[in-house]
Amino acid sequence: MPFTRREFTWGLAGSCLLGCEAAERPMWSADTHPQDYPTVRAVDYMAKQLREATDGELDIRIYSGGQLGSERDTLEITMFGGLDLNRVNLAPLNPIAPATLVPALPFLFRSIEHMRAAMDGAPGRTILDSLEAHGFKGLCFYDSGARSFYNTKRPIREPADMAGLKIRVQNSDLYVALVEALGADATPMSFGEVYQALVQGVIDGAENNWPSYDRTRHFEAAPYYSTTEHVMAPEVLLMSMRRWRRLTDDQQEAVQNAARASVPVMRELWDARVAAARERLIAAGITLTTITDKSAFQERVAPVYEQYLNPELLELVSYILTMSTDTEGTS
Ligand code: GTR
Repeated sequence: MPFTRREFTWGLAGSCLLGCEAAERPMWSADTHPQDYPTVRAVDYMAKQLREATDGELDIRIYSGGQLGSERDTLEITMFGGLDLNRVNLAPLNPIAPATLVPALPFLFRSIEHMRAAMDGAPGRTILDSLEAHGFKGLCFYDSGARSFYNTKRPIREPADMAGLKIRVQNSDLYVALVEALGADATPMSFGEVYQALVQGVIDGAENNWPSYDRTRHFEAAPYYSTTEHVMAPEVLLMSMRRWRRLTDDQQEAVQNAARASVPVMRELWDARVAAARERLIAAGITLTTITDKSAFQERVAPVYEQYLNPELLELVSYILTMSTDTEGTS
């Protein structure tokens, strides 16, 4: 780690006071995941594309592994221009930009293909565009698979099995409401604190996709994984509007193209990572409960739609729900 977070923040403030507009450094990009994770590798690919397209004029330096803090913290830094790029999940954006609530809704997408079609299409565009008002240029969405519950106590087969469990959620009221609608107690907490909290029994469980459940080793402490697949919210790559506005039109186009080109690369890496993680975890001896009929979960969480969305966002929801996609399956 080249510097501490404190040095980073002060260095940042200092360099801006001295006029950070003058000499442009490489764009700094944050990610909570380590270097080999598909989101980080995708931004790395984007960096390569960008260097090539601009003859090295634009470049990206990635700070992976949560070096710069939690997603909530890095979002604030990005908003104020201290970070240029940030790859985050949609959940920490929920309290900032209401349109990001839509893809984070439980059981919105029928399949990964449905999610990809919606995010590649008009709904995705609307959501990315809505971020500008909050200081972010939304560049692209990356996959995050489907999130399922896991815990230290027992298999979850139906909502009643969740009663009384303390479940960690991301910092979003929508997730708190979702978990509480299922009869569990929600504890918002940043990602980096979850492992310790599981081990110490501060929480009984959490929810995430296969690659994150694997990568964080949460499975060691919480081996009961039940495929509720309740949320398929994608990840998003953001640029600080402050940096975006300093780019020329050509540079903006190069950034946007490089981000777009990284999406299929990410998806390929992602699909392989999901399959590998699942296989590895089953071999490691987790107790996997496959839930084929999710309707009982779906009914319990349905009220959060009306609770969290205004009429305009509900319209976006019905657009997504009625979209048809060519090839559908789940992954
Ligand atoms: C992961 C996601 C992270 C973070 C994490 C969490 O799936 O990739 O960006 O949101 O979940 O649960 O905090």
